[in-house]
Amino acid sequence: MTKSNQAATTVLEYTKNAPSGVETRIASYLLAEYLERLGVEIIFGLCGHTVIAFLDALGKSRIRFISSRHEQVAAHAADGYARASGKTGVMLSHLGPGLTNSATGVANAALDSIPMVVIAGDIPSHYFGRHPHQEVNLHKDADQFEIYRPFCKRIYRVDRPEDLPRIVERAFHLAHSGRPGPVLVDVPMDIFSADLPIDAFQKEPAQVEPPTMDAAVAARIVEALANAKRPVLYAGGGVLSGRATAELAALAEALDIPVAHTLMGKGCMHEEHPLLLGMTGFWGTPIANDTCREADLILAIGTRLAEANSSSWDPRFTFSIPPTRLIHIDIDSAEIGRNFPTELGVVADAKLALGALLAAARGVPHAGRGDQRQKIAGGRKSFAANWVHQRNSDQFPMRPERILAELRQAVPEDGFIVTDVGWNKNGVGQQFPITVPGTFITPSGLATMGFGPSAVLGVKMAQPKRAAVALIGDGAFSSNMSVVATAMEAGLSVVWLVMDNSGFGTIAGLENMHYGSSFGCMFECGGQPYSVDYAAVARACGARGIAIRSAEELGPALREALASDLPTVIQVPMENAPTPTPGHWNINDIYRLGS
Ligand SMILES: Cc1ncc(C[n+]2csc(CCOP(=O)(O)OP(=O)(O)O)c2C)c(N)n1
Repeated sequence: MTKSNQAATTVLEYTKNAPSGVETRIASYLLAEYLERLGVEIIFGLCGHTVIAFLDALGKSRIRFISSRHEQVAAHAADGYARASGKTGVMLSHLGPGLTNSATGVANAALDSIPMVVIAGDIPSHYFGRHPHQEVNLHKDADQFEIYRPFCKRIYRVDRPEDLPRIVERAFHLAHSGRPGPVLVDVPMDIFSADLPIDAFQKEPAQVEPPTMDAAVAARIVEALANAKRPVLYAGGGVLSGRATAELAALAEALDIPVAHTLMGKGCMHEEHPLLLGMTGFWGTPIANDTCREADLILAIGTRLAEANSSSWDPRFTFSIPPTRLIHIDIDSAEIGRNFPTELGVVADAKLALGALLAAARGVPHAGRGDQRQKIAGGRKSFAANWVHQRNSDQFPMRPERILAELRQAVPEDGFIVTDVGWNKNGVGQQFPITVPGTFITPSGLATMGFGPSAVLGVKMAQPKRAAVALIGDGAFSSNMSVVATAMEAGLSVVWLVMDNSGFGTIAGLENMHYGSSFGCMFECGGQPYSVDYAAVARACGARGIAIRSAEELGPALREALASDLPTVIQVPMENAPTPTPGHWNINDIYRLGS
């Protein structure tokens, strides 16, 4: 039976008349239909006995179910899908071990403010208190949903079938409104199979107009920016998720103010823009750090002013507030004033706030900016000069800079670069030109190793016509190689470019720097360096696997991979060279060498 035929018979098979005369249907089928109505196109997940009633409903719906081999993969894929589509990611998980496996991926989404709804099966509600199979109950009966409390915007357990429609509506509302984030809907399995009136799922999430900035506040901020001698606009991920990059650039141009950004703010302005400073912080750029540190006024938008981007808030490196004055716009009032004294905080949506500032700035004269554009150009050029020769280096194992250069040349400007943690994330944030907003996708807040190989699946699902490359370390790729099988099953022609330094290179480098050894960080077998043939692993899954043998092979291999209908793993042996660190990270002051 085809999927559409199945859908047509659904109503006949599952509708019955309850004794009261109210027409009812099994909750799972109503839920699947409701999710269709909300515009859910894809659910990522993994099966278990608690969710098969809902899986049957999904199988008979228009929603596509992407079955992964590990729940963390599903959660990261849902996260990647949300980032690349602008929609709420949805994942389905079994109880107990399924939900704990998903936790890392959901927490990663939470720390990066990504909207997600997690639907989880739970034990039958009539077994609460009896400690049934796979229940988490060591402190409280039926306690699994509490595991998600520290990182979800809201955790719901559905205790009565009639609560399910209301809770699912609330979950979608909360996930995307205000500061986005994941919401858990924990469903005892009997509730998936309970009867509900056929019109039970009526209420849909309200359209919400986010807070804007009023004209008087905008005029006050514009006046401060216009009069400042050395102002900086500092953009975070909120500018990108708020689709506010055009307003940011226009404001910068109107008042001739340079723009620095966080890791997640990368792509907020075209790489060639003369006012773009680059990324701040430990892995940032000297010109961004110096200009921010010497600024007299910073307007920060959609950022937590987080540790890595702020050089551990040490005034000697990135931000010196005070004497620098700080105005901070964020959708979440809790972010304002946490780490720096703040002259003015504004709780507002980035796009609306920047739009209001732009309207207020039109025609407003501003203080002279001297030779700042030359300084920016000079600062960027002199830092980039440090790795020009590496970008052209033929050495093998390859230099990471050459890998980045080949990748930039091969991937169209609107293609997605999805990173993980390690050289890939830090190097791209610092050195890789991004010209189309939203094409750089990276795990920032939780910085989860394992994000990139999985998230790229969701990115490709969201934007099937655009290229999607996961630029990842061998540590990250080998933490869950099942992504290749999932890409095969889902028909996703993604590319994993594995920077292979036979170890957890970034941490090995850190340990080496402080302790002169990389104990516990390198891959070894019998005391010898150990490398895995990841390309062969890909081929074993039916995908393409390419082992790069010289620097010149990489460009053509990338182009072929991007043209292929099959997923491809490209394994590139790479020197374990550290990413330059123009900023500061306080951990380096903590390590002490003993005997
Ligand atoms: C799940 C998880 N475990 C551990 C870490 C700590 N960590 C940060 S970078 C890193 C090394 C990553 O190795 P690899 O993916 O090979 O990239 P490389 O550093 O070699 O570029 C580790 C283990 C982490 N961020 N996430």
